[in-house]
Amino acid sequence: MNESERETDPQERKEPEQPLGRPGFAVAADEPARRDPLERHAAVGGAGENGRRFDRLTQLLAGRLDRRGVAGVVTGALLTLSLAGDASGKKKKKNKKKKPVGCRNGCPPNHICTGGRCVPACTTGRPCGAECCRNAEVCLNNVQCVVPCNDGRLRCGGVCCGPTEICNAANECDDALSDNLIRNGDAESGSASPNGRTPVVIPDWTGTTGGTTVVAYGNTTGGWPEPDDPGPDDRGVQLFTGGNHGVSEMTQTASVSEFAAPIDGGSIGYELSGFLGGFGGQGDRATLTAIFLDGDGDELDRDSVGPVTTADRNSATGLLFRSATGAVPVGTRSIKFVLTQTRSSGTSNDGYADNLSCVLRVT
Ligand SMILES: [Ca+2]
Ligand SMILES: [Ca+2]
Repeated sequence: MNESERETDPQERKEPEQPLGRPGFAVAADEPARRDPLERHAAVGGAGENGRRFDRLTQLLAGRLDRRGVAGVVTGALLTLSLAGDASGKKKKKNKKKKPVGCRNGCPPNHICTGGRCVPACTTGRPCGAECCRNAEVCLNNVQCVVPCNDGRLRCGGVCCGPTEICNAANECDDALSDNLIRNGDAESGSASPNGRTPVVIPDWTGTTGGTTVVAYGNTTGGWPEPDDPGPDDRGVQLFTGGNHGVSEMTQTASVSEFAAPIDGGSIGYELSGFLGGFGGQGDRATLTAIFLDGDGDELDRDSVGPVTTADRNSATGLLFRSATGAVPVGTRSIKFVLTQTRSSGTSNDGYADNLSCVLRVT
């Protein structure tokens, strides 16, 4: 089937647009007023006017039931309930404050519980993993005390790291602060749509309009990027396409709170990149956007790569590499990634994308 046939496929259907975001949680407006009457009664106990009413009720019931010869049983039962309430109250008072989660099983010898975890009881210096760092030392990756190099650079694995490098978990100097923050950016997780138009479950991505889908390179329904068309060398076997919506979109959010300290120090940059493209002479296109959010989820800044235009591709089907770099805004705690695919011609949205990536680096 060629592209013109695919674009007029009678089986093509348009999925209803769906709202973005996740459903909210309804909260009853009268929730604070909905108190259990029994709970309120128990709360006042036997004191005051309510308590006197309770006593009179006990006496009244006892008097009436005396005539039936079972007063002692009822009075005893009420007294038992009253005492149970008192016992419950006393029991609550005896409850001790729970220990922090990290210290519930106690701490090893020469350790103290602070900040919810056991740390060495350092007489000098400061805790660092299982060690106590001396004044001249710095705490490396929160696990190891090391002496910085003479010029202040970081000592890592017996060498001094470069000015823009960090010491990674393997104890090697590395200029990359993070791995790719975009999960399943290569469209390889999950199955491909059989025809490149029907929606499929796309792991790690949410907020889809139902339009974005996955197709295999060289899909035999025709008109799709081939394994040897322009695109990433390590393209795998699948790529994202836009289904049959005019505008298709999907999102995912990555936390970067573990890098809060260097980000707030203003020394962290990002590299946003991806292979983006389209079909032949059609103007269908894709854009990848990174939205930097603070701890409250408010936007601090955004950047994007793409689209790759028809002219960029010389009207040839394929995907081209695009990247953008910049400084991660101070205060960033998460980054929301949005892939937007826009149809220009035909019924298939041929906004293609693969190998989407965002890494943070020391600048
Ligand atoms: Ca791929
Ligand atoms: Ca198209």
